[in-house]
Order: sequence, then structure tokens, then C-alpha cells
Amino acid sequence: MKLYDSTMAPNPRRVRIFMAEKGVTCDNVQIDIIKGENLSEEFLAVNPRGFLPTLVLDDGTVIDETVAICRYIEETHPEPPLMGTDPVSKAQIEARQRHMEFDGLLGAMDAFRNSFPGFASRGLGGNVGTIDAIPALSERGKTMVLKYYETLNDHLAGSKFVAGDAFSVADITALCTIDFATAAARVPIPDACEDLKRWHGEVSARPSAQA
Ligand SMILES: N[C@@H](CCC(=O)N[C@@H](CS)C(=O)NCC(=O)O)C(=O)O
Repeated sequence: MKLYDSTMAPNPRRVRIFMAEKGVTCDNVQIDIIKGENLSEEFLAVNPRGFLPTLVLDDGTVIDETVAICRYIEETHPEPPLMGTDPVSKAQIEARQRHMEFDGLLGAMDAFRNSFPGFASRGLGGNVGTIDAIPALSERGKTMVLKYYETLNDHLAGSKFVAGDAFSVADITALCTIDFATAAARVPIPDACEDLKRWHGEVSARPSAQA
């Protein structure tokens, strides 16, 4: 297997952490998004949408979309389960995972994408042509992230992990969201969010977080 990856970006990191939790390794090809390598002819021949992560199986099958890649790894390497073990836990983890994407990751992406000078004419990612960034979306994204921190902090006051008692793909999405929001969008976790900080310290200490 070969993973088209970008160390600087949050979605590929979600897959790297997911694989590390499972002990799965594969070839790694680094694509520099800032330099626009994801829009090169060579990469678009692999994934015409121009997005990372993209996984290529040994038989040439291409799988894109972070959650689809995680699903493939979960099915082929079931232990430890990261996407639930029965109909209810599978549904709950999937719901929480979507909450992490829609409530947090989208805001962090908007905050960075619409303020980073290198993306001034790449307001939307991927192979969509020239679309200007909208600076006001950056401010809205920061507001979304702060709201997300508060909501997740409240949830974690009564829950060890993002989706119940076990570490799951929802924790991976939240960790990658928060680290990206802190480093790239410059929205750190407020000190008042003590439960979120407790959780962040715990999941960051897992060896997979280094992936
Ligand atoms: N829905 C896709 C989104 C992937 C995505 O947005 N990837 C970013 C990196 S985090 C990317 O490839 N951006 C390309 C660009 O900015 O042109 C997924 O979940 O995999």
C-alpha cells in the first residue's frame, strides 16, 4: 500500500494516527500542498480531486476520503477496534466523528485557509481552479473553533473520550483538529477548558500521536 500524505495537513494525519494505532505501515509519498504539488499532473493522475490523504492499494485500487480510508483499514485490521464493535457503538462513534468534522475541523480549515497568503487564490482546496479566499470566513472559523472547544470541554467533563469509554476515530479527528487549529489557525485551547486540556494531554501522550 502507498499513502499519499502531507505532514503539515490535518486530514492525512488522521490516517497516519489511525494506522499507527493499528500497527499498520505502508509506503509514504509526501505531497507539498503549499507548493501546489497536489495539483500537479502527476498527482491528479492518481486522485483527480487533488486531495490528501489518498491511499493506493497493491492492486492499484485508489481510495480517497479520510473516513473511507480509515474504514478500509478497520475492515482489514479489526484490532484494536476504532470505529465501534456493535450497531449502537458504531453509530455513536460515527456521529461523534461527524460532529468533530463539522463543528471543529471545518472552522479550523476556514480560519487558516482564508488568512494564509499562499492560499489567497485557493480559497477552496483541491482541483477546483482559482477561487479567492474570503478573509471574513477566517474570523468566523476562529469563532467556530472557540465554540467547539467549549462544547467539547463540556462533553469531556462527563466522558473519558470523545465517543464514550474507549479511544476511537472520533478522538483522532478531534486531536488533529485541535492541533491544527492551535498551530495553523492560532486558536489555542483556552485555560478555562480544563476537561478538554486533560483529554488533550492524555491522547497526545499516546505513541500514535507522534505519527
Ligand atoms: N473530505 C476530504 C478532505 C481532504 C482535505 O481537505 N485534504 C486537504 C489536506 S488536510 C487537502 O488535500 N487540501 C488540498 C488543497 O488545499 O488544495 C477528506 O476527508 O479526506
